[in-house]
Amino acid sequence: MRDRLRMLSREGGEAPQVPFRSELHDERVAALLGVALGICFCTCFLTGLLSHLIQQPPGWFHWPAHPAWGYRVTQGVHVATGTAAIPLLLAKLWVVVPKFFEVPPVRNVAHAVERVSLLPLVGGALFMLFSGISNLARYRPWGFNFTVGHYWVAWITIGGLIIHIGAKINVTRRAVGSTRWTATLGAEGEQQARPATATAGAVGIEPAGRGGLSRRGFIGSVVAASGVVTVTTIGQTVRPLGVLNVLGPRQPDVGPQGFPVNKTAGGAGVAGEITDAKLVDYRLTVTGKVRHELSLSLDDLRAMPQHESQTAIACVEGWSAVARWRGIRVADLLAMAGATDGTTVKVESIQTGGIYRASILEHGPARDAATLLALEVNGAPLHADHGRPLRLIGPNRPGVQQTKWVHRVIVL
Ligand SMILES: Nc1nc2c(c(=O)[nH]1)N[C@H]1C(S)=C(S)[C@@H](COP(=O)(O)O)O[C@H]1N2
Ligand SMILES: [Mo]
Repeated sequence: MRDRLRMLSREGGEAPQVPFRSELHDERVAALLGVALGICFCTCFLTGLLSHLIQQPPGWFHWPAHPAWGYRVTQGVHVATGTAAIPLLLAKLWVVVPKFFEVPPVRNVAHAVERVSLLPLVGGALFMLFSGISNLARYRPWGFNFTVGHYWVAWITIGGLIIHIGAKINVTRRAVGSTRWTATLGAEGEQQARPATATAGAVGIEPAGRGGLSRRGFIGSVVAASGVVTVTTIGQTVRPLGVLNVLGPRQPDVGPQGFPVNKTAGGAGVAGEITDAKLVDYRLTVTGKVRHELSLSLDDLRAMPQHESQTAIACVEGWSAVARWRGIRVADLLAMAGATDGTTVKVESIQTGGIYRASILEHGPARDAATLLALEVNGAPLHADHGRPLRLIGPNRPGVQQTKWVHRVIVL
């Protein structure tokens, strides 16, 4: 036992004094879980950063309209890797718990820095994963803006992760590269010599110490748990896995007109503005840097050339659904208004409040043939909750930018 604990803290310190009896508190188990977590976290961070850049683009950043599936895939990967990381993180924390009781707690400056960096790393990681899951379950008991909190804590967490990787890279290399488990098998040193059983390549022959789970069995279970939570949520965006989607809050084919609704007309406070009676007076206006301002009724819009596109709504919350849209091209509207080349366009909703009441179309996407102001979806006029009478739908855009209940286009 003492040997095992000494192994776990063998970067030079004393063995911890609190007895942790399970052989799973093992340096190599910790290292393997660490590598898996590192891959999940870095992928999740990069895809999250991309999503942030798309939604709040700095001047140098331009997100194209193609490939049409781009955002759907990157955001699906973001939510999937975040979900997969949860069992890995909990297991890793449990495995390394003896390290938190190490004596002395601090050995030197480098060690102190490494230990202090655990606070943003562990705290940040727990915050990121649980706020993310809670947000996509639409349970938001906190008092801060999710997007802002999730974004800034991501940087703090990644900072902690970089320091942690720097501090642990050698230990991890050694532990992962070795074919043996680091800590000795068995209880209290009684089974020091057990040559064949500790070979990583030999599957299934490792005995479980004290009748508990073996290290290999433990890693297998954690990876399986991680796989199960991922497979049972990813069906909200990967159609063939839809039947397995028991944990994901959305089914891609359930909702009015065959796909989910994010914000309903009632929830957005526009239900009273899009009744049949009100729509008689509906006008889509095109203003701003144009040669001719336009004011078009629904009949005017229906008289324009109609185009179709198969485009996905890809929500930041990790669900996505493809639908068949029909309506007018934004490009046609801009040409009709005589908008100068190189301009950016703002598309505004009837909705008066809310952060998603308007969205920006940069020059390229605004002129893309698949960027539509849709009047119909899946063969029928838009349902009130899908943006009746007119909504923006463009390829490779986050759901938040597919503005519903559109009534004004401003050329900037
Ligand atoms: N005006 C307006 N448009 C909006 C929203 C909104 O809150 N207000 N929500 C957006 C979000 S987050 C998504 S995912 C899509 C979902 O479209 P759907 O409800 O038709 O599926 O609409 C987008 N368009
Ligand atoms: Mo969304």
